[in-house]
Amino acid sequence: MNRIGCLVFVVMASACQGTGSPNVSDDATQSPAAPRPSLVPAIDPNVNCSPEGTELSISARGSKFNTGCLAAPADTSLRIVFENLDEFEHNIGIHDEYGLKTIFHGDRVTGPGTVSYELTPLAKGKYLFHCDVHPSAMKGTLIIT
Ligand SMILES: [Cu+2]
Repeated sequence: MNRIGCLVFVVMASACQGTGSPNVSDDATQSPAAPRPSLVPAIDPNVNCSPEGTELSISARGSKFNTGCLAAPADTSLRIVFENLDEFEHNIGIHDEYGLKTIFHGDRVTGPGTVSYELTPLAKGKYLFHCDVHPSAMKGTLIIT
């Protein structure tokens, strides 16, 4: 038994050595434990709009925003005036472009009604905004320049 086990070990060890090192390297990068560089942005990279100043307006009707793009200058306080024209809850939440980190969480408003959100200065970049109640149907890109 020991002799057979030893032979099996030798054969397996040889097989391992027989595989090329590039394949071993590929396997290592596909390890689920390794940090993945292939995060997919939650925003549409083709969306673009120009800064509208430090006070932005957006509305919701029929569970849709009236725009998929907002833009504002970086490093200054911002205000978002959000008008909910629906008779149920919406809000605006701002997240990093991957939708992983919440940067601002606006109070929900049951419409019809308007709220004014005060934002602390944001760094230059692209952000995801969406309604936290309906994140897949109501979303857009916030461009800070
Ligand atoms: Cu909503």
